[in-house]
Amino acid sequence: MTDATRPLLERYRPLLARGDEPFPITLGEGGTPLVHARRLGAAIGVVQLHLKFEGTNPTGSFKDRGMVLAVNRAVSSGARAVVCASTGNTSASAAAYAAAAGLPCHVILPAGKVARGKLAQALAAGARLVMVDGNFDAALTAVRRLGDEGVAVVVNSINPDRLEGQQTAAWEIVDALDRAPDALALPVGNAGNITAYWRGFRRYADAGRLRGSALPRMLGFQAEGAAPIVRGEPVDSPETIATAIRIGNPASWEGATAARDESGGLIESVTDDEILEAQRMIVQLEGVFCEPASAAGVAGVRRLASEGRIGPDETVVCVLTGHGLKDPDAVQGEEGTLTPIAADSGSIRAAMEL
Ligand code: AN7
Repeated sequence: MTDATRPLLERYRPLLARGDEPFPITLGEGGTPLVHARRLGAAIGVVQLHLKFEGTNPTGSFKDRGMVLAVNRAVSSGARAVVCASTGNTSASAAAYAAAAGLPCHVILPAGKVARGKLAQALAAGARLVMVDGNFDAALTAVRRLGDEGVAVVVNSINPDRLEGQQTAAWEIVDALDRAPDALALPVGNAGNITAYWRGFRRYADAGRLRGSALPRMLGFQAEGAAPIVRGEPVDSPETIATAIRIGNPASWEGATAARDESGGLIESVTDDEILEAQRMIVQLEGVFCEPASAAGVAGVRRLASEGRIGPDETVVCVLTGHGLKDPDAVQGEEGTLTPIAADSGSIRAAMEL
């Protein structure tokens, strides 16, 4: 099961496939690194802190795990096109897999706030983009209707194949650690991923593949300005620098609260400042560059550890859902001297303050 050189859907075929259905489309998704974050762990007081870096997927986010299954099945079912609403990563993934399948891809985007890298990916792959005057929730409502009208196959996570495929990340973590972690932390937007991870851990336990069969606490984190589950009601105008999770009425709300409650976990919010600080710490202490939304899990674990709500000896996995290159505009670093100076070592040493 752990041979990462085989295509993801083949590796986990016994748990995913219906009979001998073919999975001809693959871009090399899954098999992402689980990095033992020693320096970051020391900084926040969790020695066994691991980062599941989903940014190494073919389109740079975890979405590829479910998109590969959704698009393979769309092809098998004779689909003429696929459609999705997206804060960015779903559209980048859908566009790539649709291109590989030779299917048209239509993308409905909320006005304004989609990160530059994600937009570039969808455009480059030839997706047809429609921007709507409204947020992600309005775009998803429209997409549901387009699906009902038979215009195209919907590849948002309301398509069950998406969450089926996303379970593979939980399976890879168990395969790598040879057990489940004590806690799994991740950002929550439309709430599909937390639902899929929990389903994945339980499914592995049921299949007898989880040694000791202890399940992790699920720790979900929303951005403070887009925290409907934490508040207990939809948010009309969600706002956060972490545009990937700028979602006010998650489709998998019940899946997320079930994951939280059944696992003895929690769903809390973190501020934009905490998110950006965590993003910086992850890359400056570990060299792993993730997008802002992806840092929400680390921001949350950092806070829980500081409050003694995560013990220093617990094994914690934080899922870094997307690559930092997706959203270059969100980076706030020391730029150094970017106004050209004379190219002699004296001038350069002066600029380096050496
Ligand atoms: C980097 O692409 O909803 O809670 O339309 O891109 O499963 O929604 C993206 C979500 C976390 C939240 N991290 O996951 C979309 C979209 C990143 C993301 C989430 C998203 P869910």
